[in-house]
Amino acid sequence: RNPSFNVDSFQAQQATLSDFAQDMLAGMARRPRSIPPKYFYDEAGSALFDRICALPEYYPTRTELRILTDRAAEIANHIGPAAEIVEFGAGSLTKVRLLLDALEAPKRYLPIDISGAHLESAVARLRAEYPALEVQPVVADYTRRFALPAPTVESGRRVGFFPGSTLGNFSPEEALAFLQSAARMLHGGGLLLGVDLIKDPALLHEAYNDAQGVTAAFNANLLHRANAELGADFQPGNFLHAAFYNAPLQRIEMHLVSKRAHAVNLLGERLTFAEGETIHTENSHKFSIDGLRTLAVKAGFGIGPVWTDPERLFSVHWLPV
Ligand code: AVI
Repeated sequence: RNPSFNVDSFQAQQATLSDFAQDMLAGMARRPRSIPPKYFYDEAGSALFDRICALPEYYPTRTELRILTDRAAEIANHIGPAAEIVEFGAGSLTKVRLLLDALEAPKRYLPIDISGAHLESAVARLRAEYPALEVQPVVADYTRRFALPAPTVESGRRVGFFPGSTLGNFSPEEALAFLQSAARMLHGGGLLLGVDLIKDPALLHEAYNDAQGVTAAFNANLLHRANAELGADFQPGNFLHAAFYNAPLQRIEMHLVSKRAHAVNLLGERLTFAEGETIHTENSHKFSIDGLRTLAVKAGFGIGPVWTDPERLFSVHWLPV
C-alpha cells in the first residue's frame, strides 16, 4: 500500500474545483460566513447589475456619468494623449464611450472583466461603433495576478480607467494592493478612478434597498449560481436580503440572512444555518476625497484634479503615475 496515494488523489481532486467552488467552501466554513462579491457577476448577475445601475435609487451610475459627460473635455486635457486605455471591470462598456470620444485619438482599448460572455457581446457592439479602435477584451479576475497583452509598436502611454466605485468592493488591504499593481502597470500614464463619497446614510440605505427588489435579486443570484454551477440546494426563499450602512467602517454591507434554521448541501458538505445567521456577500466602502488621495499616494500615484457633482455624491480622480 502506498501511504501517499490518498494524499495525491485528494490533491488531484481539489485541483479540479473551480475558484467559485473553492471560495464557496472556504467561505461557508468561516464564521461569519462570507463570499467575495466578484461571484455575483455570472451572466444573470451582470444583467441584474445593469438593471441596478438604471434604478432611481442607485445614484452612483448616473452621477458618475453626469460628471464624465459634463467634464469630458477638461478630463481629457489632464489625461493628455493616451494611446491605450485599460479598463478594470469593464462590464457593459457604457462609460468608456465618453472617454473614447473625448480623448485624442486613442489607439487601443483593453477592457478587462471576469464575465466573459457579457464582455464579448458588449465588445461586439463597441467594435461596430468604433471601427478605427483596436479592442482587445481580456477575460480575467483582476483581483488576482493577470497579464495584459504585450504593447504594440503603436501602444504608447497606458491610461487606466476604473469607474463605478468598484474599488469600494475591496477590503482596504485589497484596495491598496490593487492600486499598487495598477501603478506598476500604468507607469508613465495614470488612472482615472471613480469612487463613491461618504454621505447621508439614509440615501445610501435607499440605494441598496430599492423598491423594486432588484438589489435583493442580485444578492440572491449568488445562491442560484451555487445551485446551477455547484449542484448546491440552496432555497433562496430561505434567505432575506439585508443591506445597511456600517458607519464606523464607512461601508454598506450586504448579507443574506437565514429566515429559519435549515440545512443546505454543497459539494458533499452539509451546511447548517441557524435562524438569523448571515452570509456576508459584499462590502461597498465609501470614501472621503482626502482618504482616497492618501491611499493613492501610498500606492505610488501622484495627485491630480478631482471632479464631483454639485451635491458631492460621487468623485472622479485623475491620478498620474
Ligand atoms: C459594483 N459595485 C461598485 C456596486 C456597489 O455599489 O458596491 C455593486 C452593487 N451592490 C449592490 N448594488 C450595487
